[in-house]
Amino acid sequence: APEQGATEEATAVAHPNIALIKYWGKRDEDLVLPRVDSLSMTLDVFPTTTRVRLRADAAHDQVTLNGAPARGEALRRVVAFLDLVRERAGRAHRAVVDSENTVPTGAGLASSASGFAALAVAAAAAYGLDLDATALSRLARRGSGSASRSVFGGFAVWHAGPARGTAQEADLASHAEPVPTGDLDPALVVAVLDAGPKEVSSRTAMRRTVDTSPLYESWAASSGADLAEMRAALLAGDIETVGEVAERNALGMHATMLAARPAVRYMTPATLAVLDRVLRIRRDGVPAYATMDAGPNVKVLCRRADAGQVAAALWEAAADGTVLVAGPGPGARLLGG
Ligand code: 2P0
Repeated sequence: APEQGATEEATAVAHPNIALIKYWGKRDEDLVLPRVDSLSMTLDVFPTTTRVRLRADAAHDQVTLNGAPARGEALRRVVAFLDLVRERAGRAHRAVVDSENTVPTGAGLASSASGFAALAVAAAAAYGLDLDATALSRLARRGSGSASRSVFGGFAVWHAGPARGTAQEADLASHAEPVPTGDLDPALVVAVLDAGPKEVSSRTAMRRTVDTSPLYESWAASSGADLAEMRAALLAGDIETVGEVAERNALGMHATMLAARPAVRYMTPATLAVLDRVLRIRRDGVPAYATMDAGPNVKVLCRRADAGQVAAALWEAAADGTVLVAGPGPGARLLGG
């Protein structure tokens, strides 16, 4: 029988986000506390839709991702997340989780961001937790760091929280919030060069980078200045500065990985061909700036008015990849019923 205050079933949708100031490196693996603040744009493409149904009679959680039963690490992470929600809600019910993800999983296109943002919103509602967006962001963070940002639409900053203090203080402070922008009509043109799963997970790669890369500390230190400059440029509607800072922050992050031992290299010849093309687009007078995540794909920030032209140029450079244009998208939300 349903317990009081619990919905028993809920469905939520969330979109991926692309960081312009990157999250790379944790200072607490268990709480998923990052080393640096990060800033992203939530997209209007590749939604994840997740339904959570409580099952009073079930001994285990049952998790289905795109129609196939989740196993191994993917299952373990969802169950650990549900355990956290159950602990908060004071309920022991297992759940049936069905998630439909339209983004290529594991391809450095932030499938864990939309996935855990949707799961946080759906699971909180199904288990009867009444959480505001800040609390949902904090909760989503525990599933995957970047998911904290997908709780919000448009541009969002995820605060690392204080480096000192108790774990509880850090947990409370580390959530995303919307970032005010001025007159900006941005697009992210995504060149999908390889939609297959990556060889090194971002979780493993960032741990190795923090532990072994002699470049890591200097990138992390410079990231704070990048963020301040980015926020000012967003407010001013200055897409050139937004793009310049995003591109250097991303290239710096990849430099930290290249210097890790052993090196982590997500960039491929196809990635470099697209980066060359972005330089040419800029030389032709169109403001366009690249960012890359834990995969070979390139996302190019430009004005929406230039997105068609940028996409056409990237099509030529992307060989047998595909190109799509994304705009700012909505935050995670419950679907009605
Ligand atoms: C980001 N990335 O800011 C960075 C840039 C990839 C490169 O967030 O371990 O899947 O689950 O917290 O969020 C990918 O890392 O890592 C990521 P976990 P997550 O978007």
